[in-house]
Amino acid sequence: MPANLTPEFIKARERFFKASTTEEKLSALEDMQSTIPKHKGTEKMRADIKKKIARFRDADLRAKKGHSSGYDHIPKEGAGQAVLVGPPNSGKSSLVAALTNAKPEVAEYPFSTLAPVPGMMAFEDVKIQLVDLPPLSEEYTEAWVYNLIRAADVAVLVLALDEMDLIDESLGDLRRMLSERHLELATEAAVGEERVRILPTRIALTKGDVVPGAAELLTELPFPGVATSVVSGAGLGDFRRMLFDALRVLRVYTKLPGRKADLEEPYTLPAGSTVLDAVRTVHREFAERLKYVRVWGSGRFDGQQVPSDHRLKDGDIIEIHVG
Ligand SMILES: Nc1nc2c(ncn2[C@@H]2O[C@H](COP(=O)(O)OP(=O)(O)OP(=O)(O)O)[C@@H](O)[C@H]2O)c(=O)[nH]1
Ligand SMILES: [Mg+2]
Repeated sequence: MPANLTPEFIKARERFFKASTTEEKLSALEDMQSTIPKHKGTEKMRADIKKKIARFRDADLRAKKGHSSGYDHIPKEGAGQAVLVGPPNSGKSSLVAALTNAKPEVAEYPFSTLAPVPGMMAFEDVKIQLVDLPPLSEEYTEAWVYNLIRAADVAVLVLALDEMDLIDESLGDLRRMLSERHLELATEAAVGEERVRILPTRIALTKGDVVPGAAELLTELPFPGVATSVVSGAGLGDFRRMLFDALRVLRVYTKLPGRKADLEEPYTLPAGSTVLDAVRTVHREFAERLKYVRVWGSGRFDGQQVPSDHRLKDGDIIEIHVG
């Protein structure tokens, strides 16, 4: 819908993007509010501006009270944490909205996300945490965004297929901005030099309903990726599995002697974990009192008694015997 924005409004919006302090942002937002044309086509934008004003007033108040207005930490939940990283308007919030219980703001104009929004995504019987982030841009991205990326287990680069020509360029820009903050992207986790964080990375191409037939493009990407659409739902299942695989975790189920296994809720452990690691996760004290463990799955036969350094596989069931 054409919004017929006035030059005054556009100028105020520019000021908003360029503002570096909460006060400047607030003042620009207030100017946006007073200059935006008031008709049906701007309804969503007006509601959004109103919401942002409320949020910045809140941040302003907190800052004046001496609290930080940054977001330096999102407590991890579930099997692992993935952050959504991308240029403005690429569909990050839409993915989080489609895949999790969270309700981040989705808007047709860029820079709609200002704060991180975590949500839990189900994959089979595990939950993976997705964190929606503001876009990365040379001028407007605050330091806390990079801190949250650094702390995540996996980065998902989110790029829109309707700007297909720009995918290479966007990838280059993202890698450069991250690299300037000592964040390097790789397919697998690795230990970097001092201060350098090497982040396991995946790619989500979005808006597949607008530009179908992206399969070929996927093979040319520097990291494993999937093509998605929140409109048709295409690729969302693949996205879930891709993240589970990227996290490199395994699921372990427990059973009590003589009973059926509890297949409801697995423990998730790093790939390569041993029986002893699993026992410690179940109950720290069990590790000291451990007599033996039987395994269903990766043992040579079901219920085999295995040594405590036996490496587990995804889906194993363990029966812990303590003295
Ligand atoms: N057709 C189509 N549109 C989409 C899809 N995903 C997102 N969009 C649209 O793209 C626009 C931007 O979506 P957002 O999810 O807000 O994008 P974002 O990356 O969070 O944007 P910022 O927070 O500003 O960086 C909205 O108008 C969405 O409706 C999709 O799969 N198909
Ligand atoms: Mg967003």
